[in-house]
Amino acid sequence: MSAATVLPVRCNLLLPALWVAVAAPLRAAEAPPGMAWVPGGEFWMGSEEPQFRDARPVHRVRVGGFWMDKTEVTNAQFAKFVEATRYVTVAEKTPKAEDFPGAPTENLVAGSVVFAPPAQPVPLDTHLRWWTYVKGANWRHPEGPASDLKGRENHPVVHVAWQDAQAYAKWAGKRLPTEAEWEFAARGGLDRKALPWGDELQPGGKFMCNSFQGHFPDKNTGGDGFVGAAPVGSFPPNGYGLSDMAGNVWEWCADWYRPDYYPRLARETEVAANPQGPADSLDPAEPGVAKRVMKGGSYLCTDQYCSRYMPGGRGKGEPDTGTSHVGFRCVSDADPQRASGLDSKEIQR
Ligand SMILES: [Ca+2]
Ligand SMILES: [Cu+2]
Repeated sequence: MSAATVLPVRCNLLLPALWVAVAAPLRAAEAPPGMAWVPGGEFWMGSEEPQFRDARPVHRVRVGGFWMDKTEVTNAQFAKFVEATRYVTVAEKTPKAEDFPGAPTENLVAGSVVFAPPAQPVPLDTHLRWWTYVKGANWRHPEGPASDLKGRENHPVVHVAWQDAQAYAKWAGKRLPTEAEWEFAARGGLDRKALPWGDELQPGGKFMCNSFQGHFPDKNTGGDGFVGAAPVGSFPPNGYGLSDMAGNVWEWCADWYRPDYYPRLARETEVAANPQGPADSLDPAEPGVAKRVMKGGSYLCTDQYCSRYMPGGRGKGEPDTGTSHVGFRCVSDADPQRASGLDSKEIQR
């Protein structure tokens, strides 16, 4: 057998190994500002947490490597985008009558949904008890026209709709993460742990994320140092160098939301390769209202009501609605050809 017949085979075998060996230092040197490399790989996605009925079954998923913003997009970063593009967010625009047939004209005012805690304990039967639509609330005025961003430049931008987040990502030359990428990244290299750092919410009594302490929703003691959102990176980063992958603010993902998506993937594939979410949305709680996935929970998460700060937890929201605890961060492909580690035929919708 000649060297010529052997070599191509050997090269094919060696190349991936070599690539891995040289890629790590190269990537570290070339890290885009503010981003961390998430190496990709296989993991168990989802959660057996009894209250997360839409996060079952835990199923096998593979994602390629990608860069991810180390923090949520801040007010200062979003301001740069708006300055450069004159972009106007959904919350700053007056809703059109044709989009809300039957709504009285006086209700068609620009604004957004703000957390407004009641003064005393309330039944946790409907979130309408602590959320209220505030005229003039938007990313520049998080609590309404009288509020501003002074001293909050480094806080995550909020009141951004999914389409606002998309517009920012496009401008930044990035994209929103898929739900699978987001969850892989949040787990920080750990296997099936409840939280990005392990299984305990407060290891050794230490606060590891910005969530809610006290009595929900009326009494927020801010035991972790923050009653509302915290400046990004206020808590230790996870194993991939990513901050606030639990708590602080919810983060939009690219995927449509359906509660039956995980069972379908588990049924159809042994290992779901780079899943992009279902082709359409269904929320049985609100049929007819298409929703996108959000992940990571927020400063309002507490085991008294919603503990979806866990990486396996799933959130959902109407793409044209932001609130005072929803933001986002972006990802980008290092080299779309190689970084994915997947054949294009493997990538499925
Ligand atoms: Ca807090
Ligand atoms: Cu929550």
